[in-house]
Amino acid sequence: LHHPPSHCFDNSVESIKADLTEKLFSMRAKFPEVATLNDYYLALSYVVRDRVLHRWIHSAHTYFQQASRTVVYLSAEYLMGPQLGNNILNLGIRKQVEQAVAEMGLSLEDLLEQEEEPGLGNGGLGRLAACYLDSLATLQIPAFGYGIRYEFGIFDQQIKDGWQVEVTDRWLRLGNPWEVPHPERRYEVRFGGHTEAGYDAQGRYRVRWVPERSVMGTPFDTPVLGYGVGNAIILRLWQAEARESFDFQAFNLGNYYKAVDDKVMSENITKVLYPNDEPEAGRRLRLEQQYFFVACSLADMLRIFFQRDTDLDRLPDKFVVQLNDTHPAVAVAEMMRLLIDDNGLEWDRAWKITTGVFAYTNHTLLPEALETWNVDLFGKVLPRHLEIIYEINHRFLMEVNRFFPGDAGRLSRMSLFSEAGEKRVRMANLACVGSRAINGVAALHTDLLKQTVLKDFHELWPEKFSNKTNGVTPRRFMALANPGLADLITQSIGATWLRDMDRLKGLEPFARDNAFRDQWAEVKHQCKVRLAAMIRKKTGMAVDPDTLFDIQVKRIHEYKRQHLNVLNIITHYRRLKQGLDMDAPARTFIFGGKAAPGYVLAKLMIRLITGVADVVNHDPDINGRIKVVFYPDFNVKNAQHIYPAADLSEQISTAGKEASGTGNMKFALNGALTIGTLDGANVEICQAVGPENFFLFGLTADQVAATRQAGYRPCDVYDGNEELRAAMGMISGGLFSGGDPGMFAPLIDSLLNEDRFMVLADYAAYVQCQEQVGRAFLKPDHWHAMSILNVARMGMFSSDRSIAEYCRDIWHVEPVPVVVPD
Ligand code: DL6
Repeated sequence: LHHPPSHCFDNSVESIKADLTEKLFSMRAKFPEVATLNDYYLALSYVVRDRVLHRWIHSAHTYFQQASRTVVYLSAEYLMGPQLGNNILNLGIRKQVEQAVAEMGLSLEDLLEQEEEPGLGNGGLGRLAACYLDSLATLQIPAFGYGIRYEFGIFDQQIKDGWQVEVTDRWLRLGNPWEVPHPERRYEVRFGGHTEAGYDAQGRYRVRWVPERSVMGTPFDTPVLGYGVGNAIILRLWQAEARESFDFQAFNLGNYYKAVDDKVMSENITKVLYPNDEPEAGRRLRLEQQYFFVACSLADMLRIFFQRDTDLDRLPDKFVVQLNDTHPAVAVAEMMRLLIDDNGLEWDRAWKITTGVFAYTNHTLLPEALETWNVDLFGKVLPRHLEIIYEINHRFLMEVNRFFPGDAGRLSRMSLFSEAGEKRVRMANLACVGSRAINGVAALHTDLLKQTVLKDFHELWPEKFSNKTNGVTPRRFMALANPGLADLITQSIGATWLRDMDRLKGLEPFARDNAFRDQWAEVKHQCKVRLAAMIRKKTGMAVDPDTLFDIQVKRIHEYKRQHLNVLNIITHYRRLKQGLDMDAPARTFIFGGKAAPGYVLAKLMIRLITGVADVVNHDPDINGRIKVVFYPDFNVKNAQHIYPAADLSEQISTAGKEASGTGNMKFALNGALTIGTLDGANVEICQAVGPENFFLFGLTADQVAATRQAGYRPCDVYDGNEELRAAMGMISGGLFSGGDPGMFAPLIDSLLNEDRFMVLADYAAYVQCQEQVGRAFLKPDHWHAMSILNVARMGMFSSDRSIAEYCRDIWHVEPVPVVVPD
């Protein structure tokens, strides 16, 4: 074995300056006088990247030598956020870099602002994957993240005339210094065609897939550094490319356009991330995307396996593959195909290996978000896989029948195919059958999975189920996003908390310390000043950092109930107009989040927020006692400014609908108090911080179900509550739509007629709880003490804890420390 370079990087200020100038020449072909801020951003990124790659090379070498069990994380989405600041933090060179760029007449903050983030995910699920990579590296676990290199990630959101407008995200426009392409390591991925069955030379029955077309998958590697360790891991994203640039046969026949068409068709596969919550659009391409990245990733995993081993029975000893939701669930069929068709294994042996390798995380209980595929479409794209899934189903249902003889209802519920209406493949069922472990992402969510959508699977295999409550990385969401708070914590309890979040407990006694509370309050105030400046820059609006910052940022969705928040704002507004509630503290209500482009009601909710903002913000009677802001284009970069500035975190989903939530954790870790329902991880947060430090309201999941069961009639709630009627009347009367009474009619109708997410049922409790929040905010000493206790007790919501649990209970993997010469 050759050893990786053992030279060290000099991280002195002088050396960083020299490297920066050198990178400006060598990578940007610029001299300082003509270099733009973006050139400097790129040059600094290359300086940092060299140091990051140094760690990656040593990690790869160590992992290769030790060949210990490796985690493969399959996720169709990763929301990594900007890389430069995080890499500087994890390398521990922030002070030197700050000084080096300052001596060159630049500000690090300006350079960090240059970075376009790769928005390769929709929201919580993709950001969770990114937090988990951070923790895997920090906990020194050999791991690969595999996914898709979308050319266009989640759209950029603009607000025009109060409406969301989607703009394509061109994150690659100015270059991406963080990735290393490996065109020499491409894989072919096949699609369509048909299968042929026959017997091989040994007389064994074999099936051959004769595909119709194929594309190539090229990997782009982004290193992910651990914090305070030498370890780095790789996020490997696949990009689709045509096999050849041109179909030469078509070209020779003079059909130039057909040749170009084929190239475009191939490259389309990784062109765009599909927003979730969308109706059927683009289904075929989405299935192709899923299979494409799964096929490349499993082929790559087997390549790595075969470097050191030949016996496929040992695959589960060497790799565990985590399916992040059902998007990669076709991997179960692909693994069987690889083992049987490509490697000649018999079914039972292949099945034992497959079910020894996979584990599945479910992230949703919403029936409409559970993935299914039309069988005809599936068969056209993946004919061999469909056959394999039929066979898995046949054998599986025989097993079910052995355990529960003659239970036809159960067989039909557990089948990998739904037969009601058009026949469809159920991906969650496939993931369950093919995995040796199944988990939910918060205690309540896991319980509800066992009682509802996966009840039958839990009854069959209770031992497969466990809960793994989500977590978030304190590196990005505390140290990087809120250096003031991180420094204050470190001064008080030492620096170890960033790798061992249980240490935050040490802050508890400080909640009673007046001087400390003042410092705490000052840090929060500075964060609010900074956010106010960002709001001014983005929206032109002035907001007062001395007001209560009440923030709801997340995807816009009916179940997340931004409209419940709005109904309270309108109620509060009306009371102030009537001269009531005049002793309530002034509040700035801040919203942010994207609506899926095809989700009409969600887009209308944004329009309602901006409509209310227009009226309230300009009403002279209100005189700044309420301000409403819609912060456009909520993404990881903006989030890092927003979480630290919140006094109040809005976590108000209908109980039983939010699987976990992770924004709830990011807010609380930055000292915001939560107003929330007993939903998702709120339940555990409330328990951890103490209900006396949490503003709890609303129906529980059980009550939601019981209320529905009892024949919930939202119009009865409406009829019985004068303030609610008034607030809804102001909306439907056109006050917030420039006099147009029809604009919000669909929203009002859906609330009055069905109210699927029980907004009206929780309205009164929410308004009352918000009054309580207002009174508490008027006692700053007590408020800040609660804030300190929240942070002190949030240690368990570190993604390090979640990953440690996955390692212990599901993956059975051990840390592999990496020594890097420094
Ligand atoms: O587990 C990460 C995240 C949870 O925190 C959210 O509660 C949940 O809504 C989200 N789920 C999805 C599911 N998408 N699909 N399919 O994004 O996962």
